[in-house]
Amino acid sequence: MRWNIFCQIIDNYGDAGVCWRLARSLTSLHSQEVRIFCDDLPTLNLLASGTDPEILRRIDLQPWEASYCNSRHPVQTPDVVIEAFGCELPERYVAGLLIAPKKPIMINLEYLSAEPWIVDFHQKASPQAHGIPKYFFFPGFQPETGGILIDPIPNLANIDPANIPASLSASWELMRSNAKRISVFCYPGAPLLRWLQDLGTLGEDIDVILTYGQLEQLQLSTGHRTQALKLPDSIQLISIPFVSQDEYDWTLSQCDFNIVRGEDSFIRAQLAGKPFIWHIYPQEDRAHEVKLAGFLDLYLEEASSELKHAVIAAMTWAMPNEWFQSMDSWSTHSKAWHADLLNKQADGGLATRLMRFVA
Ligand code: TRH
Repeated sequence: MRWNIFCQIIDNYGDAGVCWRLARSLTSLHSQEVRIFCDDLPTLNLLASGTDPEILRRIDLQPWEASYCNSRHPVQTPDVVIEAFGCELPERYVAGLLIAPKKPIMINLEYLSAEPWIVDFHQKASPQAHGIPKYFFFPGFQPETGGILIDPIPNLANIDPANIPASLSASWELMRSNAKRISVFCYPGAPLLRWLQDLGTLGEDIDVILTYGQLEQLQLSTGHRTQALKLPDSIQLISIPFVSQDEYDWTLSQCDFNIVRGEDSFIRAQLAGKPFIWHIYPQEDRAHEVKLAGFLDLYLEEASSELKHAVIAAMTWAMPNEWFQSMDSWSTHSKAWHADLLNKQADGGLATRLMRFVA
């Protein structure tokens, strides 16, 4: 079938990251034809840049306005229209659909949430004045939701630490063989400098991989750009460039602990099978705290009360000295969660459930 995905980028990379990952799944795993209309092509192109040219070839990236300037090239009528994260479709595009011989199905693809209430809205009709059928589709962890966008599933057994991606080889040279590794991808609001200083008092050598833009974020947080970041010798900061989604997955799998954020890296950290802090996208009305609690209810369902306290402390930015002693039991727990997640998504997760629903 022919899919049109509309991607409106609010900020950061996740809107583009999720749309790109979905397009990859639909084309490479489900042989669909996908066109993405995006209002910030440079960000989407950044996400797409490292992708296998074979996959890149099969996904048509278009600027937002190309969806209704059919004077130049008539937009072929799609079978499915995805409004990613509830974005508004261009009116002239919808008008074009109304005069098409065959009406598409519209899907409002929501943000991922672990909250129980999404089950009641998932796959529900969302009647529109224009009469084209439209449905809610809620990604989620529970069985009766849209599932998780899990592709490509990193096969942890054969992720070879020796075949370092070219874009990371210079950074990987700096790693100390005996040091623990932590990757960092969080929002400016995190108390990261204090967190790293506290980490440095644990008496362990730790190499901290700062993903694209994180070092600048850290320097800004000190307020004095020129002041060198005062950290204990046990902490080594290693900055890496923006790498492809698959190379980022590789980085997550090579670390002992990952700090992730938003929606997509949040899932990738779980698929890496390692302990992680989820720095959830902060919202004014503190709705993010409800979202985090919803996830931790699921994530910690089987955990001991000691591990529960340690993980909740870590996820709410308590200093490492308060919870680092639980790292071993957290590592075991994260492997069990990884297996459980893949088991629950054994049907292929979000992309497969979308295909089934549309069919
Ligand atoms: O960038 P994010 O903070 O995006 C967020 C979320 O999408 C959130 O839901 C949304 O409300 C907010 O934006 C506006 O975090 P996220 O979701 O992890 O997306 C990052 C994407 O970038 C993800 O696909 C991983 C990818 N990535 C790379 O491909 N290479 C890299 O080097 C890094 C650091 C990330």
